[in-house]
Amino acid sequence: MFLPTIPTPEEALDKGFNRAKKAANKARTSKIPHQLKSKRIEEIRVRTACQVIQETFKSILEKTPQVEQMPLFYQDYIDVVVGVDQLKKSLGALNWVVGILAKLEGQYAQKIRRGSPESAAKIRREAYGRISSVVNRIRDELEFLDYAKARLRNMPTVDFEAVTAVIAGFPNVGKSTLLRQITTAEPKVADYPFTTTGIQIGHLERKWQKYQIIDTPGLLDRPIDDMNTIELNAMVALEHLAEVVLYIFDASETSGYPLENQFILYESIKKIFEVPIICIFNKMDLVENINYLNEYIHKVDEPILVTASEGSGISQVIDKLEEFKDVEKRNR
Ligand SMILES: Nc1nc2c(ncn2[C@@H]2O[C@H](COP(=O)(O)OP(=O)(O)O)[C@@H](O)[C@H]2O)c(=O)[nH]1
Ligand SMILES: [Mg+2]
Repeated sequence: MFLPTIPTPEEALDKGFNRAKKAANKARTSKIPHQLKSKRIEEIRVRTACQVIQETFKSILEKTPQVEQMPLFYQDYIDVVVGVDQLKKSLGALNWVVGILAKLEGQYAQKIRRGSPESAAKIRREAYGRISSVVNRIRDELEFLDYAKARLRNMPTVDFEAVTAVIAGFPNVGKSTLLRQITTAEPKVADYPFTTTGIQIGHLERKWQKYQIIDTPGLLDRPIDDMNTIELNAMVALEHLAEVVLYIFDASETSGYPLENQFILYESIKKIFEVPIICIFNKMDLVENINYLNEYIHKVDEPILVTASEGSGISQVIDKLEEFKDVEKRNR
């Protein structure tokens, strides 16, 4: 998400006051009768300062995309990465300052006009004091927006035309290896600060249909009961996207997770996502006891046996994915 540059209170104020000074210098050289000049000049300074600072914040508000109008995945993504409420609250504070500055401008311009030429400079200084204190009051919000800008600089580019698959399975079962294998055609695998380790999106195109495959290291790789709130939210975000889940079993158990446990995680992922699951049994090259494995292979529909590290069985996975290209898109 693109967020415009966020100034510190000092930067916003300096810009406003400097521009006010320039405008005043220009007025000084104009042909206003002397007795009116000081009032005129101070009014110009107050008005310019208020307007320039208002403009600074208004332009940030205008350039910031409306979160509510984004696809649900992005809304959830932003919520997980920075917090939507906090973001809205901070933008609301900018809006508040814009309103206050408009009021101060009118109020102090009138005060200067009605006052004596001698009091004009004093009133202007009072106005500057008010302006400074108002802008300083949103210091935390500006700081937060600057942080949000950095955190949201790289948002995963989700392709809403593509068929979206999400990879799940215990650690070290071969998820990353499989992702790399499936998406070799276009190995655009990027990291984002979505989970502690980021998410990876691999892309692939087959017969004019695009597919994107999302790997979420550290997220869909252990019992749901162990997840914290952030992780659960991240999972909700994924639910908006996933049209199909690729669940990877380590058929060899060399990763250290018994098939029994892998099967329990499979069942819970199946419940949560409510989309078709493609079951992939990986590391077939290391399988020693085929009878034991068969028990689990028979428990799932249409298992695909692969050795991801060697690329064997990968084309079957892609063929299977292709069956989902006509699946009606979920509301996301
Ligand atoms: N022998 C063998 N090793 C594999 C296979 N697939 C992945 N690996 C290895 O298993 C380890 C974990 O793989 P990785 O893709 O990082 O698993 P992830 O944690 O699920 O992403 C790596 O050392 C891989 O090289 C396979 O089919 N056979
Ligand atoms: Mg991995």
